[in-house]
Amino acid sequence: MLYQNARIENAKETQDIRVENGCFSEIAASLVPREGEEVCDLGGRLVLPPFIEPHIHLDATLTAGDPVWNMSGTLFEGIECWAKRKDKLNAEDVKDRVRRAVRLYASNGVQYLRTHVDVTDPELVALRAILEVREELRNIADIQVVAFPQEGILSFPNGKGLMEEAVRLGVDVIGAIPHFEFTREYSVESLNFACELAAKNGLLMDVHCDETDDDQSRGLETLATRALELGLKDKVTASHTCAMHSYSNAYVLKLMRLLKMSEINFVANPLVNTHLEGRADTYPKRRGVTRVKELTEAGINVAFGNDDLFDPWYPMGCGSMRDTVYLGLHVTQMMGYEDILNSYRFVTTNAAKVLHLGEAYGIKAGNPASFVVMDAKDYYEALSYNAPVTLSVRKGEVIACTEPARKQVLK
Ligand code: 17E
Ligand code: FE2
Repeated sequence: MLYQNARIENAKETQDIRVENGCFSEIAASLVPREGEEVCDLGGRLVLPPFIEPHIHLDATLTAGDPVWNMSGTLFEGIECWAKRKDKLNAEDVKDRVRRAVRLYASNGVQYLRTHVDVTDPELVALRAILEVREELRNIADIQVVAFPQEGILSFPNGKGLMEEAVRLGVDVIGAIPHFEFTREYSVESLNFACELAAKNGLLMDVHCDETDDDQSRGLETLATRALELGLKDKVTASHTCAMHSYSNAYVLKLMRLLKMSEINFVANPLVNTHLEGRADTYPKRRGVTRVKELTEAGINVAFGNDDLFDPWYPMGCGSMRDTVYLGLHVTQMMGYEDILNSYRFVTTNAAKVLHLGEAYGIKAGNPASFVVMDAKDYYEALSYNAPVTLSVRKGEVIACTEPARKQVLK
């Protein structure tokens, strides 16, 4: 198969892409079609590596309002609403919602997801169901599973035991939630426990870290220190880190050295944290999004996630990575020309580092032929005009396509 006139990652010149046996075999200007080879002219459209959702809660997806709506819009009421929904979980309910959500993502060019799954459930109903359904969905997406202790590791009965059981069941990533633990001591102990569990089992880590406007929430320094000392380094991701929005500049100045040394990754969730944070403020209201611009300028890897798709924490979402990038650039004031042009990296290459996808991710000869085509000439235009993903190709196979809408002004 030969894809002609692809504008790979905003390149000035177009190239042709040859796909054989599910892999990229040649990428060059003007490849000559072979006898009998199928040809698809991309007409100079933008071609990117597949989109990645680095932070989502698939166990809770598509449950907003069931059984109750989150009226205050706080993280904590979201956790209460979810605790009520958790009582009604069964395997088929979880699988049905995950299938629908992952198919929505697939329609928008997302081929990789990292999902947090709440393991503060003595039966681990959602975890067992998601580990099963991810096998069924392998032809459209790779799904990494995080053992996420929503109600705490130290602050929930048998929290440590449930984390260990989740490891036995086959999770890929260890989570934690230090800002939700009852005390600062529990918070530190939960991180020590989680980091050691990850190190012992050779797993990645992704912590819901300081998702609060409380500038005294300091889970991040503990996490980065353990990442450094245990040699976990870039296997570790700090998600949310909203408190960093509220830290004093003097403290951040000191913290940055450790963050750089630790090599940990960050995931910001701009849609959800602008919605959930600042709820105890009158005016001015904080936005609660971590310091993406400063982290990026310091050479630290940051990705953007959606966090939610129509669940107790966030009542919207359509399974696309576009809106989180769009809002993320606004709220972090990263709206320079190059910032906008390259912002696809927050949900592609940067997110690939979070997931540790390694060399097999990306558009180059020898790699699995996975890519998306957008109806735009570059990502600036794609983002600005909300261009659709017209093709999503996975290991050489087209798994989703969209016809761009034809709009006409009649006068
Ligand atoms: N749970 C949590 O602690 N924080 C969030 N943002 C979501 C779930 C979505
Ligand atoms: Fe989250």
